[in-house]
Amino acid sequence: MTLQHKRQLPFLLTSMGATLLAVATAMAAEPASRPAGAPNSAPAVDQHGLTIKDAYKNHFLIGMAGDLSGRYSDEELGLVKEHFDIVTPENCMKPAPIHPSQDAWRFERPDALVEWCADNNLAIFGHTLVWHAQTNDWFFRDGDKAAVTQRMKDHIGTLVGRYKGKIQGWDVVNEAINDGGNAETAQTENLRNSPWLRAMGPEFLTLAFKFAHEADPDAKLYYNDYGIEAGPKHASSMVLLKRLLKDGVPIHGVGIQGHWSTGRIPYVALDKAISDYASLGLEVSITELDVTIRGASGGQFGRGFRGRGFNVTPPSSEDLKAQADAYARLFSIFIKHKDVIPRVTFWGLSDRRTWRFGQHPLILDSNNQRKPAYAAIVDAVQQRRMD
Ligand code: 9MR
Repeated sequence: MTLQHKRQLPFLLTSMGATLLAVATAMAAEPASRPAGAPNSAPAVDQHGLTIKDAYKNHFLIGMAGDLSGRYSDEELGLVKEHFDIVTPENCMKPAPIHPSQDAWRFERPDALVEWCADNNLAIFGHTLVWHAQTNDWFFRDGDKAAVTQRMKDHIGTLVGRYKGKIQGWDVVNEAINDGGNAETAQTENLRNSPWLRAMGPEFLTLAFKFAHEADPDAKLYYNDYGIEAGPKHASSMVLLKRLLKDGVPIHGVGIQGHWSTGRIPYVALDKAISDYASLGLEVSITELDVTIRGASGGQFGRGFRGRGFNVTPPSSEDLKAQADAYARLFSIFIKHKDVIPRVTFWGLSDRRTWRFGQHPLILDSNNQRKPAYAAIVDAVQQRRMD
């Protein structure tokens, strides 16, 4: 998946939010006997068995992403409480929404999320402090290295300081490594040519972690990225992390995002990558898990959308089965590494509440019903106990 594709879909989705709502309402209005968008032949799934968070309570936390609670229905909020332990704010704590200009902060939605999670006994993992996307230009405008560093320090100090003790940890730096790569770049950090790199050099990572640690010494601090489990990008991530650790940077974990597609998951590399990071003394979380159905694109806008309205292609029962098998295989890897994995977070709530809408990537369907993938993940841990 190219970065451009990864960015296009969400923005188009945002601009079509009203239409999505209309579709969602129409879906919700259909009879409950067969979930809207589900095929007639979909395998039956027990909707009342053990929940995923209970099944994994001795292994790791199960998380979801969303900007709770304002635009979620009571039914959806009930699902969050029923199935998940921990919430990642999907957008509302990112630099652009929360700190649109130097003197303006927008704390209403993040404060509401923190309050709702506290009231409902859900933990929170913060996302994200330093990123090349969703970050307004004021951070960099007319600033030399010292000025940009001070802006970063103020941003991180204010945000992390405000929620000190209320947020378990932070994705401090997000997606700093270039996509692709080759044998040559694999020997290097291969850092993305971002405004942070241009203004501050490679030290921008060092300082971001330092500022976050100063603001909340108890927070778990993560480097978070996609595609770092395999190939030259994995090698570059190891070069980068070794440098940070050698320099005494307060970094505690690596976030493997996990935006995958059924049939294209690098299982063997993933297994090894978790061991590689653990060998550096770091914990590993799966921070943004979603697995699109077989044949769906890697997150691009297009497939499943037709003309001016939405015409989402329903998954076949074979698609759902293949997705379930993929999720089960992934969770068997996570179970194997449970000693170094504190958390597995899904990026969204349901196939209706996902940036990959139309590609059926999550474990609850667009009608909030458990999918075969849900049952397969619960089975994976129960099977393990019987072995
Ligand atoms: O899911 C998020 C979507 O709503 C936003 O529009 C988008 C903006 O780039 O960011 C999405 O979340 C991204 C996350 O913050 C970082 N990793 C990739 C995620 C999917 O694009």
